Amino acid sequence: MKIDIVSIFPAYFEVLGLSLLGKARNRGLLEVGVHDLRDVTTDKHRTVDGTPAGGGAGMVMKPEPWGVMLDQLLAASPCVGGNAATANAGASVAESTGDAECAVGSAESAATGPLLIFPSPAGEVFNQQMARELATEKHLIFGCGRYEGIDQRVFDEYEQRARVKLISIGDYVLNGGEVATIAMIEAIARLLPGMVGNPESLVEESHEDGLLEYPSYTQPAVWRDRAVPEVLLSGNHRKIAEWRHEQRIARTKRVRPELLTDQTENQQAF
Ligand code: 6GU
Repeated sequence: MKIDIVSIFPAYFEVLGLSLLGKARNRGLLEVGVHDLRDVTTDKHRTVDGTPAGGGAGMVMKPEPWGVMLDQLLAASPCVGGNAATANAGASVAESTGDAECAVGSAESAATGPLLIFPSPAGEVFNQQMARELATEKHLIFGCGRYEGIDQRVFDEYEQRARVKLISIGDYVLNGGEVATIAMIEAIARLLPGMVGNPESLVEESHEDGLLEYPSYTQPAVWRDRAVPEVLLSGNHRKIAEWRHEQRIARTKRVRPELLTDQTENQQAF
């Protein structure tokens, strides 16, 4: 998968070199490009924002730098569909990477061309199902807004040229899309084929099947008078699976009752 990120704070994305994500990049499962929006400005002050038309508080991101940057990224996409390629015939191609990846890539995704994601508190709320869908894409472009947001004409323009999604990571307000982008990339990248050693470990996680995960224990068997539940040391795998399933239902009922449905509650423990 190729991920391009556009931001006026590229330093936020240094964390994408750490841990599992860093490894995925080193192993070639994931290619990340971070682009400073100010690099495509043409004035001395590298201006990216202006006062809101019609008045009001704060600043709005100007459309021109976004236009230049997104034209370049669409034209250079490793999997340009018909739209982006023709619409950008005149744009300069920053760099072209791995055409082959798209030609021979997995067939799960019916997607053609890159998917443009604008993190926004006004977007559809991100969840595990969305992470699974986005993990089937070949090329994601994240456009990180700051201030009071991006000039609406940018969304209108690129909706005609590519698939565009506004996505929120929850009902609270951040200062910009950077942290939301990192959260989404982490959720998506760990689902890429070959990312986790044992794909089984993804199955019983919170939100994968609508239930929260069961509590986990390790050695020692007793710590500060607190014992690991006996059933987990019994060696009876059927009983362990049953106990864990009960724990998941009890926890979901207690913490997130709105997640429980007849279907999630009556799932088989094994
Ligand atoms: Cl994606 N962006 C911002 N600025 N705030 C948020 C958000 C995104 N998701 C929740 N709050």
